[in-house]
Amino acid sequence: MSKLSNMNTPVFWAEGHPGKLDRETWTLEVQGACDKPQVFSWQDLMQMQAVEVEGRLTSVTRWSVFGTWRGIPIKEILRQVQMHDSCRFIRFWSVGMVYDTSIPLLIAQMDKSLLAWAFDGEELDENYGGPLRAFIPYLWGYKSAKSIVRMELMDHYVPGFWELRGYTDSAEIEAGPCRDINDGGKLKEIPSGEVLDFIE
Ligand SMILES: Nc1nc2c(c(=O)[nH]1)N[C@H]1C(S)=C(S)[C@@H](COP(=O)(O)O)O[C@H]1N2
Ligand SMILES: [Mo]
Repeated sequence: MSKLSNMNTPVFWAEGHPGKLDRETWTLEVQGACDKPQVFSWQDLMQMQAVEVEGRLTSVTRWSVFGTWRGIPIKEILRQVQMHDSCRFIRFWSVGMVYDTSIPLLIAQMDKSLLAWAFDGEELDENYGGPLRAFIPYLWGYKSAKSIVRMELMDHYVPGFWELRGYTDSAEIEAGPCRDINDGGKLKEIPSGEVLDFIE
């Protein structure tokens, strides 16, 4: 049992749970507006400089979980593939290629936007988006696509799985009551924007 599951963090797989996923043979394809499109193997990713950031995953369904996320800054991947100036949005695809979502480049380049594989020192399992997920604490959780297999550098925006079903394209976090997963799901108030803390 992981810390995320011990805290009863909801497990969302709108397209259906993918089942067991193999870390060692995982690949991430990065393509689109860049000079050096590339397929990163798990070993390639593990050789890159990882960082740890403290942050919250905050769902539009009004819960938020805080912890230390470990992974590779997305901006580092963009540097490696030699992004073109025309790139404006980054599109993530989850395993199975049914779930996708896109975020503005400027958000993808922020310090805490990661391709993450661990939470509080534990590798993410399939429930929580292992082997590798987007972690975008600045926007509603539906932008943090789980178990990602492809990243596309785009010169235009395309609405993704949830955006086509009514969630906003911008996914700006809005103030209001929210369940604090780290505190047993207690209802607290969040401010708008990146959720750093609750308003007590
Ligand atoms: N592939 C995939 N990624 C996804 C989702 C999903 O249904 N499928 N749900 C999103 C939503 S709405 C949220 S809030 C978070 C939840 O992450 P968790 O299931 O790890 O708690 O994952 C996001 N990434
Ligand atoms: Mo969500």
